[in-house]
Formats: sequence, structure tokens, C-alpha cells
Amino acid sequence: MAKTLRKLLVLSTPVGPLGTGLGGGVELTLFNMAQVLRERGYSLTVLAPQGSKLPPLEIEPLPGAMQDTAQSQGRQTPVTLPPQSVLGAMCERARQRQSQVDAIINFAYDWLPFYLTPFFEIPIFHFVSMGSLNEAMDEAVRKAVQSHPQRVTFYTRTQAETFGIDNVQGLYIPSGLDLSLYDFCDRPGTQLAWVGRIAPEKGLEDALAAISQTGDEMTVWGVMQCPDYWDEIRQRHPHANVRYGGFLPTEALQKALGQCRGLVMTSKWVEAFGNVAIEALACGVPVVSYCRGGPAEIVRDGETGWLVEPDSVPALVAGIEKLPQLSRSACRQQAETEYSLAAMGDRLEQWLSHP
Ligand code: HBI
Repeated sequence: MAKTLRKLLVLSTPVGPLGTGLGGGVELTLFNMAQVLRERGYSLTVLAPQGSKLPPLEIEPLPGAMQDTAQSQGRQTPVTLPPQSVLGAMCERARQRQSQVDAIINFAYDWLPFYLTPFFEIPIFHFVSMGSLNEAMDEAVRKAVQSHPQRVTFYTRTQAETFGIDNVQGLYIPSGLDLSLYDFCDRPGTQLAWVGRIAPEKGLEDALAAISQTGDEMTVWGVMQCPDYWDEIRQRHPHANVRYGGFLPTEALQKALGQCRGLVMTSKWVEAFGNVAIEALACGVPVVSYCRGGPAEIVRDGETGWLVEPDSVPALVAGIEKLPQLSRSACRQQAETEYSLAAMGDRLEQWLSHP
């Protein structure tokens, strides 16, 4: 019987402190993974940039300069490490702590932890949080899959395929949710929602273009990562009836999101997963999304949402106008069937059982 790995050291994303939203989807994935594995007898310690707080996560904060976000780099951009790098500090701390734990789970979408994997005495499992963005990183991911295919996982098959990897033993780990935190709302108001980091790769301008045509009111929730971009697209779409609702923690977000008649998703890149899609479904909110990346694997077209031609505003408009055809209880039902914490916990344990 393979040694069960009970004591885990987790490397968080080094682009921002946990709990600020700058860590994107990894924040929710990490939070839920910690909760479900702790319930199953695992102990987790998370190495993360100082300033991180995400109770009840046990976090060891590390000082240092944040890593540039991979999505702001080009495909040929060389690997970079700033002076006093927090990523370097996290890897050094992991090296010091490796004798006290059974395995490391790496969430950093960065070359260094992949490169260092064979230098460690204990297994490093890699959870790849985004699709292919950069040649040097692609090499590192493919190399890790070649040497230990069962120690690398992705949210979705679509995401793995962007690396030219078509089967990592078929094990993908879609995010799960603590569904008790999400209330089903079957009597929504009239407005639409858009949720996510406000940054160019998320394509918010297309949602503004669409509501300029449908006349819908829309609220945007998420961390204001690129204020200039927000200002610029508002000027480009002066008739869009949109307001910024701020970055809300889960409890407040699900309460506000549940009141919406639909969630609009407009990612310009191959979204690895799309946590906001399953959060919306959990509240009974159907999703209109470009048929691209993770949301294309999550949304059941015509049943819990509409998957439309990518980058087509007219297609987005048509999807928004067809929202009333969808059943909100079917949305909640799909979240319960496919995206519960238990389902995520089972997949995580299956993944970790291959040291
Ligand atoms: N960029 N370099 C780098 N490293 C990360 O870990 C990283 C990132 N960009 C975005 C990101 N992580 C998170 O938002 C993930 O949840 C996607």
C-alpha cells in the first residue's frame, strides 16, 4: 500500500497575498482544498506572501517581492525572478521544511518550483492553475508531466490540451464549493452579473457592448486589478448601464450574485476553470459564456446556461435574451451533482494517492 501522504506543505501563488483576490481562482481552490482535506485527516500548511490571511487556513507568511503575473508576459518572455523574490523564499522554506512533511502541493504557476522538483527528496504535486501562456513555462509543465504524469493535474481537459498534453492519466480536478455557503435564489431581480478580476484577459468590454444593446443593468464584482482598463472600456461604452460592486468575500458575493438573472462570462483567454461559473450555478444563476476554456466544460448549453461563439457580441446578446428559457433549479442541481466539496475531496485524495 503506497504511503499515505497526510502532512502537506502547500506553495501558494506568489503574485499576491491570499485573501486579496489578486490570487484569483487559486484562492478559492486552495481554501476549499484545505477545508475538505482537513476534514479527512490531512494537515496542511500554506506558504504564501506576507499579508496573506484566509482563515482558517494555516499560513506561514514569507516576505519578498511578488512575481509578475504570467498572463501579463508574452509567450517568449524569459523566466524572471525579482530581487528578494517571495517565490524564492517560498521554495527555500519548502526545502527547509521538506523533512517534516510527506509531500508538497505547488499552486504557483511559475517555472522555479517545477524546475526544482527533482532536487527535493519528497514528492511535489503540481496543480496547474492556468492554460498555456509562455514557452519556458510550457516546457517546465510538459517535463513534469513526462517524469511524473500522475503528480501534475489541471482543472479541466481543455486547459491541459493548451499545453499539448491530452491525457494526464485523465485526472482533472474541477473546483468544488462548500454549497452550504451558497443560497439558492429562485426569485431574482432583473440585473445581470459579471464577476472576476477586472483585467484585459477577462474581456469585460464585450459584456459592456452587449448590455449597451440589450439595455440591461449589470453589476461587476471582483478585484480592480487594472483601473485604467476599467476607465477606458467605460469611456468606450458610455451607454452601458453598469456599476462596480467591489471585491466581495464569498458570503456577500453569493448573496448579491443570487439576486441576478444571469452571469455573463467573456474570457478572452482559455480560462482554466471558471470558479465564478460554479458559484453562479450554486445560487441558481444561469451562465451566458463564450464557448471557450473551463466554462465550456462547466455550462450545460441550453440547460444551465448558453455557450456562445467566442468574441461575438451579437452571440452574447442572443444568449442574454434567451436567459428566461433556463431553469434556475437545474443550475443549483448541477452544482450539487458535480461541484460539491465531497466530489472535489474524492478527486484530491485520488490524486494524492499516487506518490
Ligand atoms: N502568474 N507568475 C504567476 N504565477 C502565479 O501563480 C499566478 C499568475 N497569474 C495568475 C495567478 N497565479 C492566479 O490568479 C491563478 O488563480 C490563476
